Amino acid sequence: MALLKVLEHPDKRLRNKAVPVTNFGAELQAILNDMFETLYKEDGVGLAATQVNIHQRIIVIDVSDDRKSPFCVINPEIIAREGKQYEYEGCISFPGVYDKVERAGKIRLRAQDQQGQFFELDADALLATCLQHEMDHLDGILFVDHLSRLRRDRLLRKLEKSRKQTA
Ligand code: GNR
Ligand code: NI
Repeated sequence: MALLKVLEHPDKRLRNKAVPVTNFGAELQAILNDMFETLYKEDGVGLAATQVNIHQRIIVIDVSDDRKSPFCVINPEIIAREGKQYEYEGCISFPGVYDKVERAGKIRLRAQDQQGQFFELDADALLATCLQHEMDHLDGILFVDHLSRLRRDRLLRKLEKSRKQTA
């Protein structure tokens, strides 16, 4: 097991587009273990492989309060979306800053599990937000891309300011 380093804005590698996983062997299982360790250490609800400089379509999630319900989503596709929600989001790659993002309220996902088995998943509320946020990462899209220019500039200035204070 190893803790992975999380890329932070403005690292250009956060803009890479991840490729589908085709091999569900030992190497993937090792990546998943390391991603879960990193997710819990960073206290996140989700982590996309792109954030740890692994450009494959892999997401790990735990939205539970007791942090004991890990699952992974590999090669996900949204097959249905319904309604809208507008909720605060943060991102481990943008430490300490938050803003509201509009997302679909409910989604149905088709994905593969760690053995490569296909499954479908219905999600709403935080899980739906988180899955859409993580799937964006796999395409090099960041939550700030969904904000107005004004709100994005304000958030990025705040990020710079908080970095100078902790440097
Ligand atoms: O830990 C996280 N919390 C969060 C809260 C609201 C909406 C999305 C998220 S995802 C974020 C972890 C992260 O950056 N994943 O890419
Ligand atoms: Ni994120």
